[in-house]
Amino acid sequence: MIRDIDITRLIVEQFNKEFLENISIDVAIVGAGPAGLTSAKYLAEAGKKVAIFERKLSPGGGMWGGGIGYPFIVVKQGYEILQEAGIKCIEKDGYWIANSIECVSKLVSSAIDAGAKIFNGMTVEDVMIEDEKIKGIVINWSAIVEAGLHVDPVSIEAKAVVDATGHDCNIAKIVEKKYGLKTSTGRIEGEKAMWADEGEKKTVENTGEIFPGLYVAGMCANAVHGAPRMGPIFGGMLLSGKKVAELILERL
Ligand code: 48F
Repeated sequence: MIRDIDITRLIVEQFNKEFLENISIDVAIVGAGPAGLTSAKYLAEAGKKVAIFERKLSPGGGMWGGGIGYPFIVVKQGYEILQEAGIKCIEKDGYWIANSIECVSKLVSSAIDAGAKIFNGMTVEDVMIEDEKIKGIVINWSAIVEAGLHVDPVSIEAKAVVDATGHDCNIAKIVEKKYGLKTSTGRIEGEKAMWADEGEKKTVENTGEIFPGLYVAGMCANAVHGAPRMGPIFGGMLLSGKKVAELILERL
């Protein structure tokens, strides 16, 4: 016999267990786009306790929709990361083409299989800072944030935080406003117009620490450092996710 309240209890108990296991972690990643998912996979594979906090219900960020809603993406560099995740790619004219739905689902699976946790429907609305160093993130249910309810958030302790929130660079914006960034200009330069070749290179170059304990990856790195956007070519996002994982692993 199915008891309705068994379903309630099983879900609440399991969520509480997993959430409590993740209130103090090595790396908190904000945003489950391609950069966040890739960094989570490599950090978890290296044995780090890592969780992604994603404000939407579905992880995948801007990858789902491919280009203009056609479910395909292109990569020029970083193809090996797609290959490692078991994503089938078609080689054409010096590029690789992949199905965006297959890309998202397999990047999500790879991160989870490596041991990363994904908490969805959660918005990161602030960071914790002590002695000029990021100590973690402040989260609330996205439903509460969307409804504009006055409900206080809770915090997650982390040794490093990755802002992988894409074009919006939401965590960098919070830190810039309250403290200024530890970059050459101390502020967010803003994303420049489309130039795929330059944008792809710069995303990887710009990946790094922008405040003690806060790292940027993916499109967020270009938004912070004033580099071009690049449209539905994703190799830079994948390589940036891998690079941020390597940088953090050197420190932890
Ligand atoms: O935008 P997104 O896919 O970032 P990315 O990994 O990749 C960028 C590409 O998708 C594309 C591109 C490729 O050339 O330019 O745009 O750098 O994923 C960002 C994720 O962060 C989530 C958001 O819902 C999305 O899934 N996000 C944003 N703000 C918050 C957040 C927040 N405050 N808390 C939690 N999640």
